[in-house]
Amino acid sequence: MKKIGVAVLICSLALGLAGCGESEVMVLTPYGDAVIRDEGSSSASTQTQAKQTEKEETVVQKETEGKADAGGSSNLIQVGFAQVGSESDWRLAQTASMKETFTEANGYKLDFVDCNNDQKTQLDALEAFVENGVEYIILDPIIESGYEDALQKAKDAGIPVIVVDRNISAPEELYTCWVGSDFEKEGVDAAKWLDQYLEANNRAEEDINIVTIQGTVGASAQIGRSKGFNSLLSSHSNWNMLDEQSGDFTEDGGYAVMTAFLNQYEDIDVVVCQNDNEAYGAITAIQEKGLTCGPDGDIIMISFDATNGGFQKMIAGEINVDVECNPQEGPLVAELIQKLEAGQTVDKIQYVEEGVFPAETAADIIDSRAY
Ligand code: GZL
Repeated sequence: MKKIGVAVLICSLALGLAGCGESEVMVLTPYGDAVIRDEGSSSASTQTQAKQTEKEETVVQKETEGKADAGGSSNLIQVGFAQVGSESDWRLAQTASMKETFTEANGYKLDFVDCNNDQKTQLDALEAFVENGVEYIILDPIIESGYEDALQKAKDAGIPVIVVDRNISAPEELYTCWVGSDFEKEGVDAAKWLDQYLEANNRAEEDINIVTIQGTVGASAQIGRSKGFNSLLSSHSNWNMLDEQSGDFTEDGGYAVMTAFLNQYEDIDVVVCQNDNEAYGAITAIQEKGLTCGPDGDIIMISFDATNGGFQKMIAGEINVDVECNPQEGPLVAELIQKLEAGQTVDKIQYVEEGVFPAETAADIIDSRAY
């Protein structure tokens, strides 16, 4: 793997900041917020902070030695990113986070491949990255299985692989680390919200009929959200999971599955959509049936991702709650690459921070959201 001489700029960056005292440094949190940390103290005044398995903040601003050459690319860190596709608002926000981070101005040359939700395309992209000799591979695996051979080839070529967002079921030694969400916790949080919502609306003893529109089957987001939500079914004997079908994380999929559910089941009380785009489609299907959903509707609508579109649907009164799945992973991944460039070790698992947003909070929060 080509090594690039790099200068790690810390103090001059911090000292260059207006108002930065000598002992202060600027820290880039994984959400891309710039914060000031007083080296004399251990705390940092920060607006957002990613929850990591190990609280580390690194002040690293990479600059290549001297000026980039005429070609520009030889002094840049070559990064290949094999992205799932462009199937959802969430995906577009995650892609934007990566493209805004891995720019030439930040010292990177990004080779981005939209794999169109097709694993063969993604495996071909990984093979091409190895053949082209990138220095780092970022992989968001469409499903958890089927990547061992591709990862082995990258390892044999000495190319670190950082897995983002969805998990991968491959031997841990084949990839450097994983950055993403705790999907099972997202599912549990959704079920916990439903429990307290029914309690607050005097429906805790009522028979509750639930249907789930799953994401892409085999994707860790689908596996985790299903496992997490369904783990609370056994403690609620009055909750009946009528059916679970995949909407593939798309609006069309959500519409088709919800239409089929409405034709098959007389009395649906709750729909769990495993992302916002499925919820958009499910809402259309519900309204076409002459029914309503949301806080004052016939059907309780639970969604995941908490994108801007999801917030707008909460404000419109069509979604009851949106469980966040944070796509702002670019800065955290860049921080990890910078640590690896500096010869540091990184934790195997790095969780991003996420919340649960009930509809009644949406109007106050939407303008502060990054995506
Ligand atoms: C979750 C991500 C999922 C989103 C969907 O981390 O993999 O894929 O929830 C997207 O919107 O399609």
